[in-house]
Amino acid sequence: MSDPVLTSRAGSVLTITLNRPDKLNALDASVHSGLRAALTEAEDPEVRAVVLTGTGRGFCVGQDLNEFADTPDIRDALRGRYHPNILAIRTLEKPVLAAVNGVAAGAGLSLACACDVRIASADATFVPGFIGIGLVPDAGGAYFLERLLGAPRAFELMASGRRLTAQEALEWGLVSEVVEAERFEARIGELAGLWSAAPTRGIALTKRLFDEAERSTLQETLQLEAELQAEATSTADFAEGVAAFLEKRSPNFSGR
Ligand code: LHQ
Repeated sequence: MSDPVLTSRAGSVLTITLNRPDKLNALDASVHSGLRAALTEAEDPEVRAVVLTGTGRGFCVGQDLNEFADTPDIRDALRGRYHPNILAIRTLEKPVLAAVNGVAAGAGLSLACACDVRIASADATFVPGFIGIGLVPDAGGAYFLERLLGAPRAFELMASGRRLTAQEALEWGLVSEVVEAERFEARIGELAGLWSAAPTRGIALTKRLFDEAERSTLQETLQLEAELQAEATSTADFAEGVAAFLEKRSPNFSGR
């Protein structure tokens, strides 16, 4: 049996691929634990950008509904399997790109939304999933979608079960780019390369700042900006960025 989650490196980019194509990469216990291991590997300081994608025509269709029958307590399943991976993506100190190659449904949609940037193949579709089987969003779906779309649109999407095409997802602001299927892999490689050559510490601090800003007052945000800016100015990349500017050349960031 092939690994349910694959990892591969290209330079300082780590690609994590959910790999149950026959089930459109539905999340069973083996995918959860494989994803956990892959996100731990992503903490390697040599990794400066992470791509999350799926094999075949699915990105991820959420909970494996065959396995759900063996789940005695949904709260335990969510806390034990879903929450650690969602939180690992949010606290990972580098950019995580969701390369949405195909259908994203239910907790698979939440997983894409937990990432920092979403790029969709023109073949991708976005399926709320949950309400189709009488459930509420989970795996952070309510949190992320409310922030990405605003409450009225997030509610309409998740309570109606309406499916979005990749183009609609772009118009709604759910993804930042749609790429023709034939060019998708190359474009993801290009974007991941750009992110991995950027000032990684500055990106990590920006990620933290925006996550905090969601629930902070202006005063708290100003305070945190000052703290994180002090940290950013102590990085090698800040020194390099300023030197490159003054010397009128392109910066060569090291991620430190
Ligand atoms: C699947 C799945 C799937 C297993 C397709 N499971 N096999 C819930 C409860 C508990 C704990 C925590 O969290 C959650 C959160 C959730 O994620 S709830 C939402 C779960 N997801 C869904 O409800 C989506 C269910 N899938 C679909 O509606 C369709 O498959 C979509 C619209 C995603 C794709 O449709 P098609 O393109 O027509 O593909 P298909 O339906 O033919 O699926 C292909 C295969 O994948 C098929 O297997 P088979 O052996 O029959 O060929 C499906 O059974 C399997 N598959 N989703 N979630």
